Amino acid sequence: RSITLLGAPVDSGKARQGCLMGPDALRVAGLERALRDLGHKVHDHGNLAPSPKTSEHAIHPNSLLKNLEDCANWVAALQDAAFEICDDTRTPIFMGGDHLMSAGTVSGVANYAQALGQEQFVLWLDAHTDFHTLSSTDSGNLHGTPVAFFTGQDGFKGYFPTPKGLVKPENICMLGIRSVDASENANITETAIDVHDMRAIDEGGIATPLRNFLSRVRAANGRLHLSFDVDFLDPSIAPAVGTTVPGGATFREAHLVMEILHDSDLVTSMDIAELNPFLDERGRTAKLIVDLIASLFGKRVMDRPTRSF
Ligand code: DIR
Ligand code: MN
Ligand code: MN
Ligand code: MN
Repeated sequence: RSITLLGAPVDSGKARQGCLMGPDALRVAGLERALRDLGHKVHDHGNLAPSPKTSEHAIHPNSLLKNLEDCANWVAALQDAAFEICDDTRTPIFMGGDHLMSAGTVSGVANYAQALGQEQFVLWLDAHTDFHTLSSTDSGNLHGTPVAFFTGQDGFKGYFPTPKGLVKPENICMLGIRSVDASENANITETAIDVHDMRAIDEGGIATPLRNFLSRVRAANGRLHLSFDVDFLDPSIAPAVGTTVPGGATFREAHLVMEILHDSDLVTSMDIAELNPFLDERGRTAKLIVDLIASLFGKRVMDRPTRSF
């Protein structure tokens, strides 16, 4: 397989800084090497920059919104870059950056799917549903809005660029959810998004909802984007994220998801979001993420030598 890496050092989607170091932490943790060791060709395109600021920008009535203009400029740059980097023979990995990045990456890859006449699907691994609109957010952190953006919810027009590709709510599956704000919850339950919270995963396991979703992707001959928020993982194994929530996916649950995805051979693009290396010790979380990506690209349980961390 041929893999392209693109850094998206987005740090505007929330107040706490540090996600801009995410792409470099993944590089230092050996992402390229891990993928090459599995026999893949890897090309690192370096880091993207946001679209230049324009002199005019709209003021939103929700005065809580943080860095609205910077966020809009990132979405503009990322949706074009994601579209351009898409290629049927290459799998892009977008290295974030906070989760605002996915407003751009997902609309960009969905635009490409549309050009091919294929359906775009999204697997959303996150503690959060990120379904806020610019009006519903009460934290003002725009990393909480990407799913509303790329499903075409109202209220972004005039503030964010127009999404060039949209994803149908019924084409989205969320796993790992355990923190949903009231207004977000009210809105998302009105949609056909398939939300599996941690209680459902505790009771029934993570493999069944994933396999059911992958069958739908295959039946539709769809393209599949994986959006991986580091806070999907339990904070005990992945502390380097600004919005940790207890009760997340375990080491084995996360690897199992990656192994099943690898076997399916359906993933056509992915994001790593919210990695904040500043909150970590010796790159521990970045190393875990590299290992999970390696599982996605073919590393198996029986190939794992014993290592001391
Ligand atoms: C919360 C936290 N729902 C908010 N969101 C996210 O501020 O809107 N944390 N995405 O990672
Ligand atoms: Mn998120
Ligand atoms: Mn999250
Ligand atoms: Mn379901």
